[in-house]
Amino acid sequence: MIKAVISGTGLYTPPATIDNDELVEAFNAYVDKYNALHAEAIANGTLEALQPSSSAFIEKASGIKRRHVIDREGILDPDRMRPRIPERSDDEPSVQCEMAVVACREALAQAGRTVADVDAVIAACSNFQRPYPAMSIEIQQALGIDGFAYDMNVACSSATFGLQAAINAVENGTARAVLVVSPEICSGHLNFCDRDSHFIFGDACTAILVERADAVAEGAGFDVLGTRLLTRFSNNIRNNFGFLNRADESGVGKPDKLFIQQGRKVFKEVSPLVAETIQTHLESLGLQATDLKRMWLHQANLNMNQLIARRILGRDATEEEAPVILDEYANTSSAGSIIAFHLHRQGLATGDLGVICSFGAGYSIGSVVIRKR
Ligand code: CO8
Repeated sequence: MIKAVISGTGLYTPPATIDNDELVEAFNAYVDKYNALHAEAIANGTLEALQPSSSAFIEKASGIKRRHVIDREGILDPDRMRPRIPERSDDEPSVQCEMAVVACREALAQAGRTVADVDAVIAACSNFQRPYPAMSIEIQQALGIDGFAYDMNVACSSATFGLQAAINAVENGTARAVLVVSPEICSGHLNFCDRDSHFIFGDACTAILVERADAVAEGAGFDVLGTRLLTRFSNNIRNNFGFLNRADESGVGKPDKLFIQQGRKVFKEVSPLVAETIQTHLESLGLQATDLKRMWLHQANLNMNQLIARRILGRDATEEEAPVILDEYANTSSAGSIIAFHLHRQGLATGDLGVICSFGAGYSIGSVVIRKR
């Protein structure tokens, strides 16, 4: 029976960063302008004044200190409040394709592979620049890979759901090796004018190479022991942007065409579900939480991750056991748990167990239990 191995990972980090103070300064300048512009309506009670944001709140509520973004200037311009990413001609590589190629090449190099060893590319992320041609096929072509490619979207769980698809393809012999790539440009669909969420997201791209175990040297990579996916419908994280928007002009430009959420409800509903999913997944594999050396959790909220880790372990997790990249990257949607895995897997010995777990909109949860080879 063919078994799958994660043999390499890659990461593209946009060079530009915005720290909380910079983001808050721009937001508060926007708020001042908005309130001045609508002073009369605010004074006569027909419009509510916007409230200022604060760096202290952001760090305490989320653990985020800064984020990497494709474009800083547009986001920090109080007259714009959105990234400026110029459209490109159809003959130029897409932004997501460029990010993906860097991350995929790193994953291949880490595994000691070339594109000739790969049969498939799955682009898995929250938002694609266009519906078609599939972003994955452009990435496949830019890398020079034969075989096939497709796009998939399960919001924050895209990468783990993509991983399961890649593992299935390798284990059933459809592909020798598969790249799962997650080019997340979250700043493109974040409402920087919304105080409740303007600080949440950042941009990044991850790539994972999944291969047949018999093709990977002993001691290299991670055996996949099992995957478990779970979805439960919820409107608490939602984005109504879509191709039908043009069929009703009244909705164009409304806040629901960007990311919106009931953050507190998400926190309360998703945290126990994640802990239970990881626990039952481990049990189904004959394992216990105490067997886990590391948890590479989705990076949405530090308090949420600490709570989940505590529920699983029955005690507080150390930073080594549940690494955090949220402070530096913010929430990069599906890329988050993979960035944590990419940056924080040193110090594990052969046989050590870990879990990569994503969770987010849908709701969706993806758990991947792995063992250091
Ligand atoms: N500055 C100062 N004060 C603020 C701010 C701010 N920026 N924002 C809110 N406040 C105030 C509120 O008004 C409120 O005041 P009051 O108590 O007087 O009413 C108080 O602070 C507390 O507000 P909240 O209850 O909203 O604060 P929380 O402690 O709940 O923290 C969080 C808010 C950080 C959003 C938190 O609830 C959270 O992180 N929840 C989990 C969310 C989560 O995991 N979401 C997953 C979404 S990601 C995903 O699934 C991918 C989607 C696809 C990608 C989309 C890319 C764009």
